[in-house]
Amino acid sequence: MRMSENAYDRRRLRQWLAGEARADGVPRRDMLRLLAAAGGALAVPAGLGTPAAAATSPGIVKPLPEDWFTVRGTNAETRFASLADTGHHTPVDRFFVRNHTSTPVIDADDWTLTVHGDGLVHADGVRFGLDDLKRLPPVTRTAFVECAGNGRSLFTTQQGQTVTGTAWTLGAIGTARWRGARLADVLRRAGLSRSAVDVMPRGLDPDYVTADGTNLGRVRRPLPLSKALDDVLLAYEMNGEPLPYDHGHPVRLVVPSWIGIASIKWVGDIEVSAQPLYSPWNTDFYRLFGDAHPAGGSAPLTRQTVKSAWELPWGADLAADRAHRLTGRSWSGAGAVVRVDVSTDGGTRWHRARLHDTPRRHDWVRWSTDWRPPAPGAHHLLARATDSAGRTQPEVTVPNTQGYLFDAVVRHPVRAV
Ligand SMILES: Nc1nc2c(c(=O)[nH]1)N[C@H]1C(S)=C(S)[C@@H](COP(=O)(O)O)O[C@H]1N2
Ligand SMILES: [Mo]
Repeated sequence: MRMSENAYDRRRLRQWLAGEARADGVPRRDMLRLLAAAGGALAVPAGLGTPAAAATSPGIVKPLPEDWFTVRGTNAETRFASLADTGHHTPVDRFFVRNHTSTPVIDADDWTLTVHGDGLVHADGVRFGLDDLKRLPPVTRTAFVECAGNGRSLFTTQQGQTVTGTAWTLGAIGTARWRGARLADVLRRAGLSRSAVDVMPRGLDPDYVTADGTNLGRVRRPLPLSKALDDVLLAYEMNGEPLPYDHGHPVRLVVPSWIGIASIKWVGDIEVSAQPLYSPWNTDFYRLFGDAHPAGGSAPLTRQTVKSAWELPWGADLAADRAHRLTGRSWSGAGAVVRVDVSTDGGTRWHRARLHDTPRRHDWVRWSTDWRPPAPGAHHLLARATDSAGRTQPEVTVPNTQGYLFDAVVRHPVRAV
């Protein structure tokens, strides 16, 4: 999967050089940098472009009670401790929000989806209203949506590294039951041609302007046709309710197991292209940059990594003189989480946690363990998940400048009092 995405990206870059791929809104020097990194013969300046923190007001419609959320610029992170009294799915009112700009309030009756581009049999495009989508065979699927930068602050607090971007702890994830139409059905209805290679959904939220004033246009990111035809939904319901404003009302993409940016909210149009496509969200952002990575960055990121989180506040106080049932959740983008090991002595001894859900792909598992603090004072709780693909959480995550895909075992501090 990773290799084929690398190979695909190299081919896409060669095609761009030959004038056969489009990169509207991506500076030419960024394309040259990527090309150089992919093995092209061109020398280009290194170290261009890191994302800027959004500095506008939150622009989130739903209430953000302090018990449930930490507000970070235009985004709101779910407090993991607040999930302890919830079920398998994240309640909509506690689901994290990641907005590049602000939530647009869209009336479902006025909404249409235009599918267009030279990868269709009729390039002038086809329009779908919400009723049209609902007439297609509905699919219901549980899947997490997790930001590529989830856990980013741990690069700094646990590994001493400097990274750019929103300083999430572990709460930039939520799991919901999504219902909608298959993107594959919509694309086939629109008249997919055999020449189609990339699909680019675009949001109806305002243009994203970086802190240095560059307007990158509306949020959009190409998806290879193979994934688009596989398991992607155009979702109109979340946990049995119409999609809420902040999560993409009336329709969003849900791209199971891929980084959150793939799941474009408030989708208004989808370009189907016979040529490979680029946007800032698969060139400057959402690749791995830094010393341990190719000079111009890795291939565009696709699947999420493995992570675990305790449903406890950071630095929680726990009574020293009794046993506690501690809970948490683990997930992976590469397969079902089949095993979770925990350590309450800072990583010397490990034992298995009890799993409370059937392991499933695209989903998280809840787990628990019992612990009686051996003595008052500071302790660290560790959890390490392993998935059905054999991936497990390492001790250290290889850093990247933008702090994506943190997957190391987290040392969660608590205090026995
Ligand atoms: N149109 C649009 N889609 C978007 C975004 C956005 O800002 N605009 N943010 C993306 C990112 S980075 C993430 S992590 C997820 C977050 O989904 P949520 O806000 O429903 O939790 O939406 C993605 N889809
Ligand atoms: Mo994200």
